[in-house]
Amino acid sequence: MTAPALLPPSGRRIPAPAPGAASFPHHRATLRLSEKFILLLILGAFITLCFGAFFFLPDGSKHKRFDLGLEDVLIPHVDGMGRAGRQSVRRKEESLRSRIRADHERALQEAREKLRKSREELRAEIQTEKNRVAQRLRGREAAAPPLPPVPVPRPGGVDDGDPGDPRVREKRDKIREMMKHAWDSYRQYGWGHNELKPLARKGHSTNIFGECKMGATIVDALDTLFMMGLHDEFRDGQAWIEQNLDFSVNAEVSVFEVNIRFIGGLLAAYYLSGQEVFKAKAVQLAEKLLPAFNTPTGIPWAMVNLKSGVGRNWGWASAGSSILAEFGTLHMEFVHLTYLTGNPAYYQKVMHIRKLLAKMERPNGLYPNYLNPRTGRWGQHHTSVGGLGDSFYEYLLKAWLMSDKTDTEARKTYDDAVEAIERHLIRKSNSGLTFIGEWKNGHLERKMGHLTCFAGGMFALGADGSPGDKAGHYLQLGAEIAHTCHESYDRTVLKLGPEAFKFDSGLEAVAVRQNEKYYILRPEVIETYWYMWRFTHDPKYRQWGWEATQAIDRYCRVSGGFSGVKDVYSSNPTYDDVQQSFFLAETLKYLYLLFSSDDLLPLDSWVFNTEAHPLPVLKNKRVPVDVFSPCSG
Ligand code: DMJ
Repeated sequence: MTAPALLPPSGRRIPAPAPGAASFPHHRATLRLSEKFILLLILGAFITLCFGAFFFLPDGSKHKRFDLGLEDVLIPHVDGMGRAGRQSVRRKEESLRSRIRADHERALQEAREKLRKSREELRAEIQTEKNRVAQRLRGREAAAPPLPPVPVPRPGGVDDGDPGDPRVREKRDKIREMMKHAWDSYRQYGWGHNELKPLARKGHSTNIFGECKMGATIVDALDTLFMMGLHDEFRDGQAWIEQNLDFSVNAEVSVFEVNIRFIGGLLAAYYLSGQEVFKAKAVQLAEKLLPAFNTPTGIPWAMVNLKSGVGRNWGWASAGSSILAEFGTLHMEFVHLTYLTGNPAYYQKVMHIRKLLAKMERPNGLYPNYLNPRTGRWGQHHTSVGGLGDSFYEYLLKAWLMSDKTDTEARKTYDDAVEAIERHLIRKSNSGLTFIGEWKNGHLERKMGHLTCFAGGMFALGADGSPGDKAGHYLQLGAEIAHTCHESYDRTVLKLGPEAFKFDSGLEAVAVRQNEKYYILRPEVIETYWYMWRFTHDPKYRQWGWEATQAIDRYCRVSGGFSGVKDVYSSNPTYDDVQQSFFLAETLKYLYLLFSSDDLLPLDSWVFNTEAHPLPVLKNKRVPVDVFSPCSG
């Protein structure tokens, strides 16, 4: 009788004993198997031990480095070298030791620096690093095919704009002269620095530029110089950029500021002049900003180190949040970058932000100013059309305009936002001044910032195309805001507007707090005058613009440039000693446009970014099919 084949749990057959072979009782066979198994286990453990010893015991070769002194005694051939040989070995040994010491010191130093950082910062660094590695891997796997090359739009209207009327021309010439004074002063005392201290007559910078010499004023001023026909100055600026503008610096910069001033400024200079260097620099810088988007949600950090790519948020922002006006003011420049380079990454980043915001609940339909980039949740429920919120709304409208009105998703988002703003933030004062307040934790603060005054121009610009045939209404709203902001200028001693003004307890359009009485050469009120002028040709806007020009020239001009003033209600104001780069980029540009004819940078071909840098409308037929499709990205 043939013994039955044994079936182990694995199902593989163990052959039955051959006929005639000594047969063992069944339990003996089982015993032999487990013995074999134990033997195998012991063998396995032994091999593992040897393996472990080989890999994990201290590396003898490394020890040799420390033990060189012993070798002198123990190794005969070292002995045989004689005194000179031994000395040379000792020197080598000493140099090795000091290298090791230096390594240790460096490691200790790095550890100390890490310990000094807050938990938040360390977490952010780790997260950023993780994301960077993940992105690199993803990028390698699925490198998106580049978009096809596109023709570069060069709409006309980039020079001249002679107003015809000699009295207007004279005013325009005055503004051009002011630009020349601001530029020449910077050229003489602050060249290459970000900004100028016109009284101290030296360079100036702030943390938004990372304290590095990046020539912010040069980049910001280029297009104004170009359109004013200041071509020698433009060429001078271009030469500085070619030779000196370098973004491989260890500087922690504001993503928003660098985007609107540098990328916006360089792109505008490129489109106006056709000089390739500006495009190349804009793309180099944009690459350096991309790591800021490596957050768990894709909402970028407020700041990024251009060298390391490490990002973080402002310490003052609610609960580690990113700021609406900062991460929401990238769209125009990033769409142009994709358009010019064929690299979809820029476009995808900003469309991702848009999609994420579209999915979020909004209290009363309003967008809070703070959003946490780790959790994707809103921070404090503060809403503002001024600081921290302003240009987010502006860029929704301008995304639509820049797409030749094909990006209807952006237009709809703008319309919905403006409707909520009108319902909850816009009020009339006792004397009938229309103002835009700020929403703070469930109540309306009856205060308006100078920054908010840009909204008059935005409402006018968005009037055409607004839903329900409300174009007239929005143009009227723009006019009312322009009027209120003019009042804020007119009610001061210097005829220059304060930083913020109240509509409370009998006070209307005036600053109350001392620290809100300053004027830092800001453009927003003049920006609104210009848009209102373009849409209505009401002469009062030129008149108001001229009042502001004269006030700036009288009270802010010093021999070393232009300075902000600390109190617009004082007849004897003190200076803040800063010539802001936006004074050249925006304030003087909008004034110049106000006294030019409408064919200088016509609004159906150009859209101004929030720093007044004109970018061309990307006419539909020239745009790669998927750039404006809401389903792509
Ligand atoms: C400029 O840098 C930009 O206009 C920005 O949007 C906010 N304000 C400053 C000038 O006031």
